[in-house]
Amino acid sequence: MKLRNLLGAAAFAAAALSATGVAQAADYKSEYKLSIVVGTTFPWGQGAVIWSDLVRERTDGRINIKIYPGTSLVQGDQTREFTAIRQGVIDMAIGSTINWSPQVKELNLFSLPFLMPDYPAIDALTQGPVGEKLFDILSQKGVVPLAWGENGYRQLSNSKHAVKAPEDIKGMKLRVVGSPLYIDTFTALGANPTQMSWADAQPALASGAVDGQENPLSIYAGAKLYDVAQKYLTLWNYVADPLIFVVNKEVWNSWTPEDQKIVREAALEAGKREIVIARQGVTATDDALLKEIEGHGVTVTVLSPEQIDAFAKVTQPVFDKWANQIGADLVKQAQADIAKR
Ligand code: X2X
Repeated sequence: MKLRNLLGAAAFAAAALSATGVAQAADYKSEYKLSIVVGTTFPWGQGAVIWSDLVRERTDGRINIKIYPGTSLVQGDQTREFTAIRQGVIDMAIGSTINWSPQVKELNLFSLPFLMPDYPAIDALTQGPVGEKLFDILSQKGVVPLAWGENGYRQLSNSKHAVKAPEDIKGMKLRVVGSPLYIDTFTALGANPTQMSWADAQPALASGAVDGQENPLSIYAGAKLYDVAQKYLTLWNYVADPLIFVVNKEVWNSWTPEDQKIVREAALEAGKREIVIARQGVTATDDALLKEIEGHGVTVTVLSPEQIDAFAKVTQPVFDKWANQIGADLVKQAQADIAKR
C-alpha cells in the first residue's frame, strides 16, 4: 500500500473510532481488579457486584471489573490494601475505613468509641463537610475517592457469657482489626485484645484461640459466627465503619471523561443501594436478621443508654488521645455536625 493510502486509512479508522466514543479503548486493560474483604453474598460484596455490573453495562464492556474477595490481592492482609491500591497492584476497591486507617490517620475518626449514636449521625459525617474533607485527604494520596458505603455498626460477640458492663469483658481475649485505636479501646476496657486479619480471625474463633470479636451483624451472620461458639452478642453501637469506593489515580486518568463520569455515577448509585442493604434487618422497625441470629440460640443483649454510658466513660481517655492524633479540628467539626443532625 502506498504511504498516502496508508495514512488515509489510519485517519479514517481514527475518525470511526472517535465517532463511536471508543477512541482510547485500546489503552484500557482487559480487566480491572476490584478488592473487597468479604464475599459477594455480604452487603459489602453486593455493593461491589452492583458497581461492577453498572459499569460494565454502561460502558458497553469497555471497563470490565473483576471482583477479588478476601483481600486476595494482598494475601488477605487487609491493612496493606490501601498501599496496594496506591501502587497499582489493585485497580479499584471498596474498602473499610478501619483497614485504611494505618495509612490515612484521619479515617480513625469513625473508630472513636461512641462518637456516632445512630444512622443519622453516620450520615451527617459521610454526606457532609467531614466526608468532603476526608475525600480531599484521600485525593492527595494517589487514589480517587468516589462514594461512601457502609459495613455497619460493630457489635461485640463472645463465647463466654453475656456482656452488659465493662467488668464483663475483663481478661477476655478479643480479636480486633488493624488499627491500634482498637487495641487502646479494648485495653481500656480491661480485655485482652489481639490484632488479626479477618482471614485469620475465623479459624482463631473456631479453635477457641480467641474468645470474641466485634463486627457488623451482617458479617457475624454471613460468616455464621454462631457456629464457632460466638453465642453471646452485645448490641452497643460503639463504632461503625463506612466503606469507600476508590480507583487508583493512574487507572482513573487512563479513562475518557465520559467513562470517568459513568464510573463515578455508578459508584454513587451502588453506594446508596449498598447502605440500604447494610441496614436491613438490624433496626427496631426491621429486625429480621436479629431474629434469625436469635434462632441459632444466640443470647442477644441490647444495652440501654445508661449501660452504654458506662462503656463510654471508661473509653473517654482513648477518645481524647486519638482525637488529637486524628486532628482536633476534624473531630470538633464531626461532633458539631452530629449535634445538629
Ligand atoms: O476484618 C473485619 O473485621 C472486617 C471484615 O469487618 C473488616 O474488614 C473491617
